[in-house]
Amino acid sequence: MKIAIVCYPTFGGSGVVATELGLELARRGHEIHFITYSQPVRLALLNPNVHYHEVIVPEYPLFHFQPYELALSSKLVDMVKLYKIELLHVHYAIPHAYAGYMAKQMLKDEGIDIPMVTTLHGTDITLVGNHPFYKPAVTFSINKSDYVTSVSQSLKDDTLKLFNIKNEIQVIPNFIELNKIQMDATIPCPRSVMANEDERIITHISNFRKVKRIPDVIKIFYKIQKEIPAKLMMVGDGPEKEKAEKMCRKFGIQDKVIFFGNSNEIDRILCLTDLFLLPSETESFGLAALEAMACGVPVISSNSGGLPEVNFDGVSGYLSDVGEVNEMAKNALKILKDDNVLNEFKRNALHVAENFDIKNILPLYEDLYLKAINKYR
Ligand code: GMT
Repeated sequence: MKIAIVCYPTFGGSGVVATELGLELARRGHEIHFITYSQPVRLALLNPNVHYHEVIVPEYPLFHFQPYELALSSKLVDMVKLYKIELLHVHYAIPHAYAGYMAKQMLKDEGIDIPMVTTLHGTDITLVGNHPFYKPAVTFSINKSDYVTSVSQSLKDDTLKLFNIKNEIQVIPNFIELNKIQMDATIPCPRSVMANEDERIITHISNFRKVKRIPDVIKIFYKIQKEIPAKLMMVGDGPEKEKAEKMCRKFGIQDKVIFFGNSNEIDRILCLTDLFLLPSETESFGLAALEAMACGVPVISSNSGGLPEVNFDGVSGYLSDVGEVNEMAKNALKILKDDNVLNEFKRNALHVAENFDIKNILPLYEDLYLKAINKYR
C-alpha cells in the first residue's frame, strides 16, 4: 500500500507513534510518505520505502499567523498525485484531520477519491480540541474522516462524551517494538555513570507541560530520597522545566537530580532506571510509561485517562489519584526498598508491556487500511 502519514515531527507521543508505525509499515514493504513541517525526530530515512516531504509555509508580511493547514493540504494534494498515494493517515486531529479533509475534497474535484484515517491521540480531544474556538472544526473533521481510531478506550469515551460524533471509533492502542528494545538491552548499561552502587535510579520523561504535573514528580522524589539513597533523571524539555530546576534548589536536592533535556537515547536512559514516575493530570495512554515498562521498569502513575489500561495496579507498578504525592511516594518506596520486590515488579512490567508489542498492534492498522482502500475501489 502507498500511505501518507501526517504527524507532528516533535518529541510528543503522537509523533513518535506515527513515526514508528510508518517505519514498521515500510519494513513490511509498504511505501510510506511522511508529510510534515520538519523531519520527525525518530525518523530514520535509510529505507527505500520511506519518504519525507517537508511542508514549507512561505512568510508574507500580511500574515500574522502562517496558514499551515493550507500549505499542508496543498502538499498532500501534490504528493498524492505525484506518488499515487492510496490513503491518508493523519495523527492528532488538530489541524491534521481538517487539512486532510480539505486535501481529500480538492483531490475529489480532480477525480481522485482516497480514504482518510484519523487517529486521536489525547490532548487534541481532552485539552485543546475541546476548546470552543476549535470544537466545531474538530467535530466536523472527525465526522468527515473515513475511519477514526483512538489510542485507548478512555480516549474513545472522552471523545464521545465531549463531541457530537456520528462516526465509529476503533480503539487501537499504542505499541512498542520489543525486538528492538531487547536487542538494545544487549548493549552494556553502565549504571555507575549516573549513580553510586547503593542508589536507586528514578526517571521521568515528558514534554514538561503543565498536564504532566512536574512539581509532583519533584515532590515524590523528595520524599523518596529522604528514605533511601536515590537519583532522579529528568528527561525532556518544556515550559515547566525551569520551575522544576528551581524547586530542586529550594528543596536542596539539586545534586541528586539530573536534567537531560530532549534525548534520542530513551532506551539507554531506561536501561539504567529502577522506577518511572508519571503523575499526569490526564494521559490518554501514556506512551512514556509503556516504553519504560518495555525496558522492565515499573511505573508509579496517576490513575487518570488511559493509564489504567497500560499500568496495572500492584502488578507493573501502582496507580493513585491525581496529586496524591504522599501515596505515590509510599508506593514507590514499597517497590524500591526491597530487591526481591523490585525484581518482581520489573518482570511484571515487561510482561504487561508484551501485550502492546508492535507485532500484535500493527496488523490492526494494516487491516483498517485495506478495508478503507477497498471501500474506495
Ligand atoms: O504527552 C503529550 O503531551 C504529547 C501528546 C502528543 O501530542 O502526542 O501525547 C498524547 O499522545 C500520546 C501518544 O498517543 C499518548 O501516549 C499521551 O498519553 C497523550 N498525552 C496526553 O493525553 C496528555
